[in-house]
Amino acid sequence: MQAINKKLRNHNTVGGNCYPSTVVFINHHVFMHRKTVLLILFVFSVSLLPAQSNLITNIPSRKTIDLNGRWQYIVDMYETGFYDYRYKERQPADNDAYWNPDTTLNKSARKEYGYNDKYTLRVPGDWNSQDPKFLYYEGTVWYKRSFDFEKPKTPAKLFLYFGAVNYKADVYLNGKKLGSHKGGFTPFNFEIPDSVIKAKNNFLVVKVDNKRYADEIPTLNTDWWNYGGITRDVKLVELPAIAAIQDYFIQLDAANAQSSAIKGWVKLDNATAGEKITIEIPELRVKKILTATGAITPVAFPLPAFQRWSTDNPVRYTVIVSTSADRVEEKIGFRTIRTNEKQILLNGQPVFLRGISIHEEIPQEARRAYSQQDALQLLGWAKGLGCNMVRLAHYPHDETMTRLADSLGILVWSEIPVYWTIDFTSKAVLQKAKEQLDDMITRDHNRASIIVWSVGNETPVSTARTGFMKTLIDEARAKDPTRLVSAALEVNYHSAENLRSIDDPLGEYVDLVAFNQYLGWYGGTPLSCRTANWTTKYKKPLFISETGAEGLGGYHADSLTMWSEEFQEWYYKEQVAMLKRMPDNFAGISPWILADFRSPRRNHPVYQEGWNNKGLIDQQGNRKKAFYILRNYYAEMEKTHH
Ligand code: GCB
Repeated sequence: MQAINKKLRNHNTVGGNCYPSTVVFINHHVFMHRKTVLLILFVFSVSLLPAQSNLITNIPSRKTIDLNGRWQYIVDMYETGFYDYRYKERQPADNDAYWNPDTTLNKSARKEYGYNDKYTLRVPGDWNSQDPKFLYYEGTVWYKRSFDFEKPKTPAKLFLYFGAVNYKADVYLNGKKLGSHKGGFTPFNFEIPDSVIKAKNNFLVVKVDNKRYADEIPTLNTDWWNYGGITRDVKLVELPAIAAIQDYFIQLDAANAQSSAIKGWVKLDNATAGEKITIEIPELRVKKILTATGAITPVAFPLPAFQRWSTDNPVRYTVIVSTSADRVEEKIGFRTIRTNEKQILLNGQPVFLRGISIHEEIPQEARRAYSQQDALQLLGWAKGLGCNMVRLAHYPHDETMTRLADSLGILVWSEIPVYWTIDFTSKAVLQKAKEQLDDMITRDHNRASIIVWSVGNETPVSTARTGFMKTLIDEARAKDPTRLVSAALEVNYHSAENLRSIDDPLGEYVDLVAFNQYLGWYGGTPLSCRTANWTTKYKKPLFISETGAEGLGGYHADSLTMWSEEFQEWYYKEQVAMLKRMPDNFAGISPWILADFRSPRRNHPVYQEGWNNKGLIDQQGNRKKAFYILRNYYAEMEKTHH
């Protein structure tokens, strides 16, 4: 299975089918100017580095067929569809394997499984919230749906695209395995061979397994519910057979804060030498025609006068990229994001991040969020709190969130689930983390809202861990030199005088020194905030990526009574008073958390019952008292830090 997986991953990368045309192109130049060739080779090899992913981006602008809806399913705790009774992996040739087309109508065949309309699940959607029997389920579920397909008249390549499947997906079409993918929060696509797809009754099966393992990302232990299923959109995506635009990076050059030049690249699939790429920004009367330099073509041109994207004025321009055979467009905002020793600078201007952390969950329905409407609810709540920033914890959220953040002018911290006790000594685990990081960046690298790529959360300091995290930081920078890189760190030291310092060695490598603190919840009382002082040896902006306390919605008592809304309110009051005394490199905060969320670790029989209740909004969607404390602080900060 792994061999297939590896092959598929390589298949559409630059080492695969894009490469030959490049070689032809370079050879062609060898006869012309040696210097040009060397230059091209250099540019080419540099630009090759960041492009590991085979992802097709900007799906909303593609020719697609929606495969969402109701899928039939089989729950398979023992993975009987995958292993025989000797626990050997079944092969597609096995007649009774679950992924084979359900055509055995032969009455004499003994078959102990079947897809049936009696058992259906909504896609996209987690399974846990769709039927009470799934509430705590972690394991395998087989999903199946049929579809018809009219073959396009012009030659095309067809892909099956998944927004996300948690955690492992094995995908079969008409009895043929298309591939497998691990990672619950990032998109992936498999090419469908022409010989496999049919006009009628295509039989599509996805085996989804969300069991947790020590050597996966996240690992066995987290503080959120491990929702299983095909949690995001499924689509058929059609790309032209030649000169398809697979991906592109069209961003302001990060060289200086007031930059007004575009610097990026366009990645083509199967382009021939001399292919023309056109980039248009009609509102700015920009039209650039480039000649493809192999799979990846660098893009660089100055922009005429334009408005910069910002939180007050989230202006976006329609950008159209086209080739002889393909055309995609989307709205892109242009802005710079940088830091100096003390501040975060958006378009060169200091910005204080009035943030909130968010899990991808709709509390009132105890389910994963996935739709535009869900994103509107969550980001609408954040706006109601007075936020200009959200930390999308602890994994990449659905693309609707980052696209909506672009249009609302909300800054975003986006993170991979390198959380707590990942196996930092394993190269294989590092590779998995890199793939998730690459795919997160690839999907969203044109989003103006995203200002921080976070490589993890509360990872325990050790030499192996710091090496692991540094590799991820380097990778993020190589893939995207325009954004900040950070990670939520822990505070490991405080003196007798209540001086707390962030001295994690990773601080040296991040752009933003971010840390989580729960002063007055985990240890001490909120009174400790009165004497606490914060410092870091790094000359960088300081960001509090978490702080919070539980308060059960609707439970009222005096402020000293833990778990009450009043306690949580008091906690926030003391925190806010402390924030007002932070050192001058304090650049923002994203408290924990916007809304209550399900967590298997939270088992107090009265105050938790399987929920982490640190939300400022409760399980029913009501604001708690603490919501207003933070909102007032943010209103003040908005006035004074503008
Ligand atoms: C943390 C974690 C977050 C937890 C939170 C808590 O530090 O980063 O995932 O949910 O604390 O509630 O304890």
